[in-house]
Amino acid sequence: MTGLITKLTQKIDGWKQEVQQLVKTSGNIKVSDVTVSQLYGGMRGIKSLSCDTSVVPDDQGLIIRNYFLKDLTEYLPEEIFYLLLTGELPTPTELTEFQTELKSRKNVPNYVWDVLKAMPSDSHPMAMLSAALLSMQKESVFAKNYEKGCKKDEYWKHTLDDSMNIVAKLPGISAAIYRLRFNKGELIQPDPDMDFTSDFLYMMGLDHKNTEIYNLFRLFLVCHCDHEGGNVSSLTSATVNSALSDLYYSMSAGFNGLAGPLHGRANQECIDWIIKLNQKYNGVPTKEDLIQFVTETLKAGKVIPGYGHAILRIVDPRFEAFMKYGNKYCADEPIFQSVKLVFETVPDILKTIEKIKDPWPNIDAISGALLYHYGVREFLYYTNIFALSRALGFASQAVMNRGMMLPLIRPKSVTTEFVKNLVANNS
Ligand code: HAX
Repeated sequence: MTGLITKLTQKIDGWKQEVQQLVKTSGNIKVSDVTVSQLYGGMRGIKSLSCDTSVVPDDQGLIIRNYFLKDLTEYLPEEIFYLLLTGELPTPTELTEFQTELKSRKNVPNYVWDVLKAMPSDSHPMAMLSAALLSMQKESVFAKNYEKGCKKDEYWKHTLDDSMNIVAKLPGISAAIYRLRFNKGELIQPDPDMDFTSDFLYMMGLDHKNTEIYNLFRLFLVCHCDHEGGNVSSLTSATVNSALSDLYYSMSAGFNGLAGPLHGRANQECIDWIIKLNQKYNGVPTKEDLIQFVTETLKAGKVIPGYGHAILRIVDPRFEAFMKYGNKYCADEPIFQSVKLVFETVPDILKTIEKIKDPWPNIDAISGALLYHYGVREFLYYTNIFALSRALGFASQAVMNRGMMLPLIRPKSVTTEFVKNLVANNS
């Protein structure tokens, strides 16, 4: 890791100085206003956090360290992790070193399997993932060094160590959850030589040599890696981390947020909804049948899963990346055909509902259909694969935040009495 540490030392010094200078010279410049509706509206649109790993303009979608997602879809998750951490794509030599480092940290302590096996057999795979990660907290290099009184400007190095350990072990943990939870047989040990994606597939028991499956999972792991700093899971992870809780605590907390149906679990909800749609109409529905089904969902007070976004106001580029893949490799799959029909039909319906700000599909509207096509039909598991990718973002953000020595995240809350008085004084 010497090369990576040297590179990050230089980068982090530069980033830290830049931010310290900005705060020193321009600390009083206003970034954002807060209205009463934002206060009660989930803080939507308030610019009050910094995050340099990625940014999501509402009219462009995910940009990772200045690269548009569409220009990153052929890369490996390891390359994306390196990019998130350092701001640069690795050279071939840097990539080899980085992969070798991750490969050397793959082995998961045996007690994790005991924890997973002790959980109720109908536990949600996200609860299993979160619990498995939390059970390893005692392994934290950061926590041990903090106890020893290490200096503040060394925090990021130990957080990097935790990041590499966790990211390297998560494929094995996630694959084990797949096998245990869905009765797939004995756990499969990692192969020390395989890359991140291949080994994950291999340990799940899938055909890792099939290039279509490999490329789908590689794409999946790239597309879900990060989505700036304010989404539920990233913000949760960063907030917990800011208390100097180590990455085991903070990533586990982030996973708990990701498990919500309005966030990462939307991929599970979406495939469930599409399967019910196809079951009801004995295959791909007609457009009229679909409109009826959508109307029934909305009338029941439910959301159309995979549609809408807190920030985006366009078709999610991550959705487009999966659509391109699906058109090439699974155009005949009925579930995929329904996903396409939903895309052609639902935005026009949602546009007629005034309160909905974004009628377009997000990533979760399509990702599950492709997994389903390739035989991963246990859709309770889909958010787990999302989490495996999002871990790259949580980890990179934690290293950066520690490197920049950002303080505890602690916004001020106010009472409704305060707001009422403010409003009265304003009018
Ligand atoms: N179907 C029906 N109603 C919807 C809707 C949808 N797809 N999207 C938004 N709305 C509703 C909201 O529920 C809200 O209604 P109420 O005021 O009655 O509560 C109203 O429209 C305004 O919502 P908004 O301002 O447009 O959107 P929010 O920023 O509040 O919420 C959500 C964004 C993503 C949570 C929302 O669009 C939604 O629930 N979508 C479906 C679930 C989903 O796909 N989630 C995944 C999002 C991407 C992600 O995080 N992936 O991990």
